[in-house]
Amino acid sequence: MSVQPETETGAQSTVAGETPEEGVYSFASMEAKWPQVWEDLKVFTPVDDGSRERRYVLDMFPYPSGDLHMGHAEAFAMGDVVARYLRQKGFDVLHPIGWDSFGLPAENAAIKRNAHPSEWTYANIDTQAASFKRYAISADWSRRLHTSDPEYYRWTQWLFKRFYERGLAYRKDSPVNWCPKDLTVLANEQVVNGACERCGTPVTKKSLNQWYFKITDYADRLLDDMSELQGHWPERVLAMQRNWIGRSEGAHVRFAIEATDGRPEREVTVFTTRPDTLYGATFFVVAADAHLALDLVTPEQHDALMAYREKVKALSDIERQSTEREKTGVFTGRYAINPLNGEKLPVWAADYVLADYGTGAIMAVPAHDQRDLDFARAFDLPVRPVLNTGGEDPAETGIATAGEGTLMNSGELDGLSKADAIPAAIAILEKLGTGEKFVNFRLRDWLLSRQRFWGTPIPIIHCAECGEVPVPDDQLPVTLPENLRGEALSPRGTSPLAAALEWVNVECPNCGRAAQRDTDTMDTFVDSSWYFLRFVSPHFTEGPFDPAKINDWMPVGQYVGGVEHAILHLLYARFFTKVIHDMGMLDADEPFSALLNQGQVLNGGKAMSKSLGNGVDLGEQLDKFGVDAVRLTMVFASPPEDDVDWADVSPSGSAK
Ligand code: ANZ
Ligand code: ZN
Repeated sequence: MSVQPETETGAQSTVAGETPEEGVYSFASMEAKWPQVWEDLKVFTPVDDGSRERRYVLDMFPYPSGDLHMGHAEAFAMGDVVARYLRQKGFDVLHPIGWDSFGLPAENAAIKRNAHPSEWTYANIDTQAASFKRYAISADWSRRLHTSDPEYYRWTQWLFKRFYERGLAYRKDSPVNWCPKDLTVLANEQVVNGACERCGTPVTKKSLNQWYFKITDYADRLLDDMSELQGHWPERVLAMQRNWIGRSEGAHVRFAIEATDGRPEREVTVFTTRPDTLYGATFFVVAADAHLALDLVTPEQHDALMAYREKVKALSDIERQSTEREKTGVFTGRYAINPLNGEKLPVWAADYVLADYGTGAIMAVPAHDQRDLDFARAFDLPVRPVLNTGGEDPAETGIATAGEGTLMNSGELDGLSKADAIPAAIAILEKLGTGEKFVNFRLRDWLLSRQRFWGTPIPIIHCAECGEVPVPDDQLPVTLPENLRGEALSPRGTSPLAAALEWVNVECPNCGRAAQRDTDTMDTFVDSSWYFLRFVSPHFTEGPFDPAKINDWMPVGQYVGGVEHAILHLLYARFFTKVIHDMGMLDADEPFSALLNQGQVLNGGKAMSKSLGNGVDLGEQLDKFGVDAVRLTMVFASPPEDDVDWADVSPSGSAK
């Protein structure tokens, strides 16, 4: 994991190029003496015998890109303060260190240098480890782990298999975000303003067969259990998680779609948060890129729809949902029947309805929904207010009325308040058998497969006879081939592993016939979703962790890391913890009891970066002022959650 991705990396902190500033105490001799003493006395290794109460303090483990930078120095100083405080209070403290060492940068470096990704990765780990030692973090080095070691990813694969057996890992064909430059699938969060987070290329859609984790099965618990974290996690992180899970209460309503020549009658369900407005529906919209649009469209409208779908492909979800953009769409030639009043509503295909939210279809109520109103005005569709809010007519103002009010033009619902009309409408739908209450989540299943090399191979074999066959536990780990390097790793739309034929072609473990290994690797977020469990017994060979030890240490009492991990890493780690808890392997069902997001280290009001030329080299600071003065400055210059501006502080004061 990157602590502060925008911060300068690659600094040579282990090269002592600077001399101490004048007047600074002679720290060099102390820094040379003490680390050996600590190591000899094993002061940072917990005794782990139950004689003292245990506490687990964890810093988000680093990603090995270049050397440590000022961001690491800040984060790890904070973790050390907490660990030190608890040790002084007499606790037995677990404070481990390891590396999140799979990922794309190693692969890109390997292509450039005609090398194997492991070379770059482990060289960087060595550099960072030396710098951490120089920075004198109070870590238990005997528990060091790297997620790219086969001894680690063996258990990532083992866990994948357990998820698979529980129906929590599955494959499906789906349109995915695709970076045409990196030739790789991107998660929604890796698409920033419609462009690839890494290279800025506009993202397109592509249909691929992909592996998913069924995190949506845990949506309710991920949301509800945040009450335990309240007060111990930053409120803004909880808010971001709540938002990401996005619980929406409403109803499913089934509309009959009239038969036309050659197209039989069928039913389409919509998700609505406003069943009270059913009488105000004046048209119906399906996502243009959903298969449903193709199923519905009449032969006369087919070509127009196909042309429109081509245009939609190029747009990101954010562009599609923008209220600024002019509304576009195509009539499908079909009509939906409103289950409450029998009215015929034209069915349109448009891009402002998303294929993978709700059911991918909506009833449009232009009087009370702004996007529907914009669409109605663009295509001259009727607007019928059904809620008297005391405001002006939306058809005239162009502004939909969303507030409270009294129902009108709504048959049996007339006169009810909005709050009463919602359950009343649901009751009517239930009686008619055409709808019911429904809770929808924004959270989607976690797309975990990547068509890249440097990650944990998915332990599945594809057999023409038996289908998907998991690799037997006693044949784990499925290790990466060592002979692929340089150009052979270049992205090509399929995984580079597909080219390693002697690796791909195996016997089916089930029937013995010729079969093929799955050639995708796992998202690195899978690796980091359980590393905190491995730290408890990193050398255990009978399972991902020692069941006799795990409940002594878990949950982590204090987790420290950057707010850039507020959503995904933390959500995924919480999901893994809950599944492993449900497997009966772990008492805790939340991984991190308390969370601290340290601030950033800035320079002149801006994040340090190479392009701005405002980077501060950690090694130089250590040469000039010594480790203690730099660390003291880090924790002293501002409250831990706030940013530190290096232009306003100097370790000089701490050093003299
Ligand atoms: C009718 C209606 C009337 C709606 C009204 C809103 C206001 P949240 O709160 O985000 O869950 N919707 C449903 N599926 C959609 C999709 N795939 N793409 C775009 N919009 C979609 O929003 C739920 C509301 O967003 C739903 O309720 C639906 O519009 C729309 F006065 O139905 B509503
Ligand atoms: Zn077979």
